[in-house]
Amino acid sequence: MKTKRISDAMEEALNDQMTREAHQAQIYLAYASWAEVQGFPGIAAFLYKHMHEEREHMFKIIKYINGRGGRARIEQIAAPPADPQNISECLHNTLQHEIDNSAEIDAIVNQAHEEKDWATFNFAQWFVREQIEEETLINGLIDRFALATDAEPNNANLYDLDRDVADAPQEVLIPREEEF
Ligand code: OFO
Repeated sequence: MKTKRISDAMEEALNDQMTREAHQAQIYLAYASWAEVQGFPGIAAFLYKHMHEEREHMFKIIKYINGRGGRARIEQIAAPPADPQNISECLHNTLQHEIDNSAEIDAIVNQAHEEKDWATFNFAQWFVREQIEEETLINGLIDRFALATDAEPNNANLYDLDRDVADAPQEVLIPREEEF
């Protein structure tokens, strides 16, 4: 693109976010590998899949910067944090990383608003929505983890009950409708 359609400041902010997305991917990758070694293939599979999503976010931003006449800067990615101590910490840390990332996305939205850069404002909305989805997803896993652990008596039963209710029908035959 010969004509640059984003400000230098926005180009820098987007580049920083692009590198943060790569860092998010590293975190998911590190946690996934940790979970796999700990003997939790289900959680590992979820985290590995999410690592790919973060890479896609990174790629989306690269394409946007370049498509608007800027230049994506591929830089060093910071190392992921140390291994979590247990699954609870793994999930809570993951949620916190997502919340921190949401704040960074919000900052880009604010900047786009201030600059009246409506194209970037519009582009960033996809990420705002994505962050809502991701926070909800991880929060849901934390809730299920709480049900499945034996922190309280009978929690394992509650976990089964909850899973059954998820597939429970919304309608039921009342006695008069039953066929004999
Ligand atoms: Fe889960 O963070 Fe990307 O945007």
